[in-house]
Amino acid sequence: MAGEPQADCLFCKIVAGEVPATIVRETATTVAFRDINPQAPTHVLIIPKVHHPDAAALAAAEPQVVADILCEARKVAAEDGVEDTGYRVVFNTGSGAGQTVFHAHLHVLGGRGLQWPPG
Ligand code: DGP
Repeated sequence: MAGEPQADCLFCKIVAGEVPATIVRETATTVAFRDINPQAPTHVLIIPKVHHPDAAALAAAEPQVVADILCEARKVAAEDGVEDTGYRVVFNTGSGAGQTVFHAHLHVLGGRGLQWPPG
């Protein structure tokens, strides 16, 4: 059922505490943790506690949680000291865009110069 935890989902397991992660923030609806393969000095993933495969599915089902994630991104950036220098937020959506984990997640990247357009 949409939103329910999926037994084979890595990020559902992080939400459940079954897979360890360096958690930096948690709210009633979200968890933020450091990416295992950081692409910048700040590289944090913010995920909904509910399971939806990507940002589009999450937005269709639970738009308030998308807003919660974006509000958390600002707090992560502020706590990591990158709010003033600039940071990037990215929802890779679909394998063609580089998505590899199919539980919606927002990347928060900062702490170095970021090029545009991204690769
Ligand atoms: P994406 O390619 O947009 O689906 O991003 C998935 C990210 O998840 C990728 O940057 C690496 C990260 N990742 C994968 N496995 C783990 C894990 O076990 N722990 C943590 N903290 N991050 C992970």
